[in-house]
Amino acid sequence: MEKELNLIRENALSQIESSKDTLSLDDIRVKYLGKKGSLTQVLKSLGNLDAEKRKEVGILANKIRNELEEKIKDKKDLLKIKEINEKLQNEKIDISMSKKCSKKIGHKHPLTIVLDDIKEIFMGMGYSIFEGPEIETTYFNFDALNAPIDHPSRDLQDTMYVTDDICLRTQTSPVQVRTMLNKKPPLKVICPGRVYRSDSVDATHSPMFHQVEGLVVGENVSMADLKGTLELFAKKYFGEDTKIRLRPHHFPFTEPSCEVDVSCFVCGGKGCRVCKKEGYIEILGAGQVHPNVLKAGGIDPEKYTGFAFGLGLERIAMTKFGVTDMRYLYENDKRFLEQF
Ligand code: 2U9
Repeated sequence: MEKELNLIRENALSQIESSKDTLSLDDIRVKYLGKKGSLTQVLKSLGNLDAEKRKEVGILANKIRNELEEKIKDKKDLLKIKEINEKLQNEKIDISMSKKCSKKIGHKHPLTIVLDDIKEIFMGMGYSIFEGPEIETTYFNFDALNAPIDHPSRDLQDTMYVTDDICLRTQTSPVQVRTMLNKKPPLKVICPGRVYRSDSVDATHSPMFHQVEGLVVGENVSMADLKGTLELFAKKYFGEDTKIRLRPHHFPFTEPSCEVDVSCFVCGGKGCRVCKKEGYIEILGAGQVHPNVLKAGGIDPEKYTGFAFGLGLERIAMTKFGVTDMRYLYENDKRFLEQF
């Protein structure tokens, strides 16, 4: 009988040890210690033995029972901790997951989308961003930019005056003149902002619109640098296959000056509705900074040269998003704005 008890003990201990969860552990408990369990059966059969043997076997059987109960309890504690950990792992709440948003939170205006993308590209090329006053002196708006006293842009029909020598800026260039006066070359800046012209509202004109102008001043800065910069900008903004084309033009503040076209981002240059069969779309004006403008900015034109460029945000937004009437950009009609 001792042999049988020791065999029960060894089998039970090995099964307790290898049990994988609390359920199977309970099955083992029932199998050995339950009402019909093998150890219980042995204890029940003790009555058949003589008194001395009963005592001897009884002590051993109870010792084994206590040992098995203790082992089962220890194993149960271990398995419970393991099961809790597994449960925690599987039921982990992902606090980074956003709840489905029931409220519409809105988004950026198309002009802001375009401006942010342009800023990002130029900041990536090492440009800083400068802003300045929208109400300007005629000195910074015209004289410092080499616009002669009889230049048509000074006309009442083109410029909105506050007084004889104060106006609403017609371009953001005065900001660059102010920057030149405050900072020593080398300079790489872009100046975004609202500008004003005495225009009536129609599909392509507005008395207020937005520009981004750029200025680079340093030693040996050339038209080749200008072309490389604008080519990189065009590829980043309109796509890697974009080509640019420079056409001669005239601006008082740059010499030589040019207008810059990009190959059509819709047809790739073949000619389509977007580029009006041209293959190219005009996007900006640019040139080498006029020596008189460098002088007005306190910079020696014998030592330094520079290039500048300017673009109208509305024009870029309309081209990029296929907007046919500029007025949509200002009306704040949600049905229009929700499309971007
Ligand atoms: C400084 C010197 C030169 C800025 C420039 C243009 C050419 C240009 C137009 C684009 C579309 C105006 O909004 S628009 O109609 N701009 O063509 N702008 S060069 O030249 C500068 C600026 C600052 C000190």
